[in-house]
Amino acid sequence: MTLFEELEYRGLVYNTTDEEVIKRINKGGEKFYLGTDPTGDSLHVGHLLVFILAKRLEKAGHHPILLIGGGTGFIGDPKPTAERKMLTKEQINHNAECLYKQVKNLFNCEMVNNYDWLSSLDLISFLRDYGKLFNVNYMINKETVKSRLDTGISYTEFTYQILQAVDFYHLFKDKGVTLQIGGQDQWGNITSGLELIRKLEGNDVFAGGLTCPLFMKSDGTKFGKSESGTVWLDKDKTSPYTFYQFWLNTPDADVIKELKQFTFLTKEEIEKLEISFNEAPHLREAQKALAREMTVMIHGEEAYKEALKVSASLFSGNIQELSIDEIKMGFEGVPSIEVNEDLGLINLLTLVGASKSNREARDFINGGGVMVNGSQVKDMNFVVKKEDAINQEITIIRRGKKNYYVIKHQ
Ligand code: 629
Repeated sequence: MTLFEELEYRGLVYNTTDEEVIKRINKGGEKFYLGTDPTGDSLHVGHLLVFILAKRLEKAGHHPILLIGGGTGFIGDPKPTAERKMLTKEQINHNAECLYKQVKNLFNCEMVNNYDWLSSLDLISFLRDYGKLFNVNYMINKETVKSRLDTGISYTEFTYQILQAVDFYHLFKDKGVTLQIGGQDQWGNITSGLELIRKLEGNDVFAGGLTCPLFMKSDGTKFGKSESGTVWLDKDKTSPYTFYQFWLNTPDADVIKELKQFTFLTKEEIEKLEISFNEAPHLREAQKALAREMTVMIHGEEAYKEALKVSASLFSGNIQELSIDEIKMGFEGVPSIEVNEDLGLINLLTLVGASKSNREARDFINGGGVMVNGSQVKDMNFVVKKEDAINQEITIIRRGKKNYYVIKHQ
């Protein structure tokens, strides 16, 4: 298999700008870039695919450059639905710094920030040197703009594609970057860059674009959300346990596709998992492998082992064997309340939403279905005390087999 065929097998190719891109990808030695704007202080799993594509290109002998959009972040890439909320300078700088560290850590590649050249571009030069080369008709026909013509788009967001084009041109001239990759939503911005490079450098130079699919779940719902919200790559925003669980819960219909797209398991390894998946789907070997590969990739081997341990303890109900940090991890996103006094269990069950009324709470206790920190409670007058709490910080209440609630003692 050529590299390009491998990328296609993996489901990592959505589109290429021309045949030459394929030839060059197969040959190796190209400098390419991908950009990300500092709209948040962490990447999330929805960003991941294009980074995986970058990693594959790098492994095959291409040279990646990661661009943080410290300049474009001030403008905002038009979303199909509505105008973006403008971030403050402080937010942008903070986010850019966080993303810089995170990406450096995860992918350890050469990095640039487009604030370095975009911020010194004065208005008159911008309009004369670049604006003049873009026909408004051409710009309006970009999907990102077209989809906003009814609801409206600001002049600011309309201009975004020129800024991303300037980046490509700048990196082409300055660093010899010939290829830009991105999700399929970046097609318009990437081709604007090619347009600019051709206008300024002529048709004989090579520059190209490669996009990968935007990840969608087979049931049409948005990928990258768990019950507790967006799945971030930052362990302080989404714990390794929640991250692990997110991949473990991949529906059968998506799991083989995701193994190909996201992991570095070989074709043979994936085929083996596919056989086990077809023969014994209830064992969830494919999901387990996906969750393992992804958790190790983003959080490392130790965090993966911890996520496994937390999963097993929660599954069996033996939370006694977990440390306070592991408990916090395991109960991220679970309904919780803060209390500043010791309260009766019946009262607490209702307060935290485990029962609809105190009467129902009594029935639950009577039926033997209520556990406090792993032990069954049958005493109606049981008081949940701070001094008995785990680390004197939290009490875990379980109702029935799977419903957990967290009491945080102040
Ligand atoms: C300047 C800015 C450039 C090149 C790219 C950019 C950022 C780009 C963008 N990307 C998305 C983002 O930042 O908005 N205009 O959130 C996001 N990207 C990863 C994938 C994407 C894309 O970071 O390309 O498709 C999502 O998976 O939406 O010179």
